[in-house]
Amino acid sequence: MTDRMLPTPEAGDLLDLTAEIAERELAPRAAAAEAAGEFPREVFATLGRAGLLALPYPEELGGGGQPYEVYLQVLEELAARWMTVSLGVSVHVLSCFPVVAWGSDDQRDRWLPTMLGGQALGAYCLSEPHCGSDAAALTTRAELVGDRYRVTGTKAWITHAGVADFYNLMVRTGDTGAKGISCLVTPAATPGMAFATPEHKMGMMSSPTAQVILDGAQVPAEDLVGAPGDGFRIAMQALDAGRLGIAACAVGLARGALAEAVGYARERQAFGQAISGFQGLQFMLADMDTQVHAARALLLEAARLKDAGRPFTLPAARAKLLATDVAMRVTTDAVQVLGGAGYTTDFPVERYMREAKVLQIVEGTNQIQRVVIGRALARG
Ligand code: COS
Repeated sequence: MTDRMLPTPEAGDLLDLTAEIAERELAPRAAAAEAAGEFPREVFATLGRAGLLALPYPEELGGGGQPYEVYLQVLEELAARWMTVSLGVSVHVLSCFPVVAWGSDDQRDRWLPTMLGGQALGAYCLSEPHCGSDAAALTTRAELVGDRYRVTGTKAWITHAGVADFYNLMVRTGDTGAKGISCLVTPAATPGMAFATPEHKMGMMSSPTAQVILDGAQVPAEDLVGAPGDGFRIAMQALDAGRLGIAACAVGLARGALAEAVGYARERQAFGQAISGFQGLQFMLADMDTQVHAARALLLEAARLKDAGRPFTLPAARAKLLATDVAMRVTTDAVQVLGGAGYTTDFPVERYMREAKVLQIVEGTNQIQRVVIGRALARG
């Protein structure tokens, strides 16, 4: 932690505590749980008890009252040990956003104690089978019948589907386009809501990803967050902040891969010396190290703008784009440093490489991040 610039001494203590928990509870279990595809629900309970599931939200609402810049470095500590957990925390924090930022007093009173108290885990449902990047094209329909919405459609690629306790549903209540979208929040036991078999993915096996099937699901009208038609704006604002979380996961993952590569290069002997002594290897490690630091710097710049209440849509898109591309390059290079060993499951770097790939895709592909940045440049 010593080379970090942190806003307060307490932030340093929090990062040390997180590193300690992650080292004890996450690192020893990650490889076996990923191989077995086991979701570590009890780890989230532990993090919830430690207050780590609601860090960036105001204390008066039951959150940790931490600046985003600190919360993101907590995510980095988790990701350096187990990506599934770090991503899960980020998705949970994203899922709390609608009620925290847009909820009525009544909704906050009803939902936030368990959401921010660490007992309830969240899921965020925007994508559908036919639309991921073009989020405004979603077709899941919610009709108001009496005092309930009847919701019909399919949500796709939902992290925590089937294990989450509450679901944010972006649904169509009005005409086509962004303005016809609304946001509902609903518990797992909603009548008419079911979960498909989890996807078989190339990585992140412990983190379930599945479709949420809504077949006339009954959601009380009082669980509409914001006004009808606010849903797209709520979803985009949530993603702006969520993309910083993904960037933090990427920095942590890349840092973990770099540490493995350095450790191996110092031990591995070739041509009569440790391979870390070869300049070719050193240059590779130096580039990896520099990229990790550059990604973290861009991420923290975006976080500090957010913490200062300044616009951060573009900085978040830049940070997500750079950090996840860095994670892909650094994890790939880590496999290269370890050579044949890196391609086996005896070492974690092949897993890190598979995990990095999804970060270039989730919460807006890196092509979408370029759309966000490019459109802003073109608009002037
Ligand atoms: N914050 C607040 N409002 C936003 C916003 C943001 N970051 N981005 C867009 N909006 C608003 C716009 O201001 C506009 O409102 P007005 O018409 O009142 O001005 C409205 O939303 C529609 O915006 P826009 O016309 O830019 O929407 P597009 O359909 O062109 O989509 C992109 C914009 C491509 C950026 C958006 O669809 C996107 O982010 N797609 C990726 C979705 C995603 O990340 N999916 C992953 C799901 S989670 S795994």
